[in-house]
Amino acid sequence: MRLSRFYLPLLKETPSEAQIASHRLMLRAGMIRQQGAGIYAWLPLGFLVLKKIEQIVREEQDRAGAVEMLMPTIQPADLWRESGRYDAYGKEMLRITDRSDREMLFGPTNEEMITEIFRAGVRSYKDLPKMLYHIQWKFRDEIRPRFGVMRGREFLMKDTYSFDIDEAEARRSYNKMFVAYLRTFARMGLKSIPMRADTGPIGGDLSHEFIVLAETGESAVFCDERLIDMEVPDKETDFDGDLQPVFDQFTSLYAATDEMHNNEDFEKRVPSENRMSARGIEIGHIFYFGTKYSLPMKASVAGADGKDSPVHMGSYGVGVSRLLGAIIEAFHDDDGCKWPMSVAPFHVGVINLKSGDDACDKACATLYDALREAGVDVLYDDTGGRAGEKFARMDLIGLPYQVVVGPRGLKSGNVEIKRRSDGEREEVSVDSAVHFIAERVSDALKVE
Ligand code: 5CA
Repeated sequence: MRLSRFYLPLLKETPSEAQIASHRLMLRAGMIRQQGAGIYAWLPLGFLVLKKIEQIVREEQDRAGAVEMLMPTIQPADLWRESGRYDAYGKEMLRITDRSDREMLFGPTNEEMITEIFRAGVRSYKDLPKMLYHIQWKFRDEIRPRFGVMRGREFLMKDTYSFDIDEAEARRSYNKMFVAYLRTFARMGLKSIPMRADTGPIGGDLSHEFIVLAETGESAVFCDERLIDMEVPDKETDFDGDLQPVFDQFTSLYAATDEMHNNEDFEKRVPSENRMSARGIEIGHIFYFGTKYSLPMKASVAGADGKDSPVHMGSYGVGVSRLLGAIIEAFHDDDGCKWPMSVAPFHVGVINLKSGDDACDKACATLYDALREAGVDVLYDDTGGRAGEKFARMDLIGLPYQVVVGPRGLKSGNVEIKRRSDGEREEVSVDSAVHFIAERVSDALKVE
């Protein structure tokens, strides 16, 4: 992409309403623009990251055996009357009436709708287990939308629903999502910690929140710090095999959110030097709730004995749009974002220090084409303007590598390559620059 064609409306001033770094940077770097309280337009740069995050989430759901579909954002109220949640959900639900006075709502989650879809198509235990997911916009009329996309009113969520014949089988589905989540967040460079959590309006009695530690996080959490560096299962993991050992390993050490915290237990189970009380961001939340929806909504299957019984269900959410904020909180400095390669809007930025200079223009155009040819996502700053302005802009948007092309370097046939994560610079010849970058990009994108 040529910057002259792109739409990158940067803010000069630090927006005063933004209280945390990720919100400030997303506004300053022209990633989002607010359209109402907790409602944002995704500008091109932010949208590129959102799509990369979404794709990683999708790949790991597919790997775990879940099947993608798409449900609408607007739902009929009657569906929610069946489960009894229409009145219980309260003011967080955005209620709408259509022109025929039918009551509708903008979906805050999809347990009811997926249960309706499942019961219409599945009759026998032989069709189980099933895991279905979609990635769709949700609306929750939060009392206090804040921190930009972290707590929005409209936000993008991946939600998966599992259907099993009994509790033991449902736990196998739960474990699949547990492992898929560890892998999903690790691929974005995040160290997520599964913590025992409250189930709130979703219900059920088994639930984990996936938390990334961050000072600006909204949740107070308590955990054994040895969980932070625990090894995440690799891509050879057999999702049809027994994942209970992984679940046991991660849950053997103490980790709980505020609502589930028990200090006596904490002090008994965690040596004092490993005790951590910190703040964190909830990027995912998984629930097992048995027959809470299948029973009232009559989603049953015939067992081997011919008798009907309600299916056992779980639901599993990832905050796709919230992840942008969480990743920036984890990777930034005073100058801007430092995107991990896997979610970076572009892998590399090419900076032309002297647009209009024949040698610079030619070298940049050649690099730009060759990098794209090599499968690298490139943003080419082909605009006029001062060098300082270009460097600051590139640091702000935080692409993993910058290739700086200027008349002085070109005289000796060189360009400078800067790595954004640690500022390391290296002079390389124009001829080897493409290989240098392509190799590092493909190494960083390898899925383990
Ligand atoms: N039905 C269940 C699982 S699919 C559910 O809705 N779970 S949830 O309420 O915990 O939401 C799932 C994830 O969505 C959360 O872990 C969080 O990462 C994200 N999320 C929830 N509310 C918001 C919000 N207001 N803004 C941004 N992300 C949110």
